[in-house]
Amino acid sequence: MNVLITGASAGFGKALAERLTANGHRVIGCARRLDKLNELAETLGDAFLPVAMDVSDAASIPQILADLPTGFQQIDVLVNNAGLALGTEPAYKSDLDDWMRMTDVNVKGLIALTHAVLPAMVERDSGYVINVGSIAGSWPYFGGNVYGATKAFVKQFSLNLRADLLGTQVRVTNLEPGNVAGTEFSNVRYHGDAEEAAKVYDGFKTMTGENIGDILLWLIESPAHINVNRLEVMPVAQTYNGLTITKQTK
Ligand code: 8X3
Repeated sequence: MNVLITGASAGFGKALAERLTANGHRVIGCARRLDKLNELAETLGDAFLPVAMDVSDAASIPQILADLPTGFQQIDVLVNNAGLALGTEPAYKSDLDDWMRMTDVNVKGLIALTHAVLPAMVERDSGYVINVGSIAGSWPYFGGNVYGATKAFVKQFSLNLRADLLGTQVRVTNLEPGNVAGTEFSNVRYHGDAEEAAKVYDGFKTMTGENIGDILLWLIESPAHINVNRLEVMPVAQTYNGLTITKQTK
């Protein structure tokens, strides 16, 4: 199978690329940082094609896909993994540029690439779109504001895609991970403050990018007649904690 992964230079994307190539699949590894992808290509070999792509530059996507070399042109599986959280402040203290950037990548980038790839899947009556959502798309939390909203978009977009694909063999899954350490996620969210970023994982056993890579591989290799609509995964240490009430003080 040919699998296009966005955000392939690190984290879930990198872990998945390693697993797919080890299992005999070909990977079109996309990310902004071509140097990181080239490093990965050195270890993964010819089955890994590094492709510079900024999903937030929607206008560039059709040409990048048209330029894919022979053997990599057919995209059997699209893994929309590129995405980011920026900031943990409440909405009234947030940076508008952060909100716009999250929307550009998590929403507009994801739909632009899907829009470019999906018609050929329908034409072949075969294919699979996996969107990397988040628990933040279902469960509100302090500081989650626009990040959670983008992931709620990804969840509903995934479900609506499946509705449009009725009668085709094209599959769609929204994978919704909770707390995962060992990726760049938290560092990016805290704008490079490594100390604050590390606190998110302090004192409990959480999931890793490798755990998510395993789950993604399992989804991709699952029987073609089964559609996992949504898959929410958390470390055992993380769970729901109900709603909150503030007592009246004045
Ligand atoms: C990120 C997971 O737990 O920070 O998508 O919302 S969490």
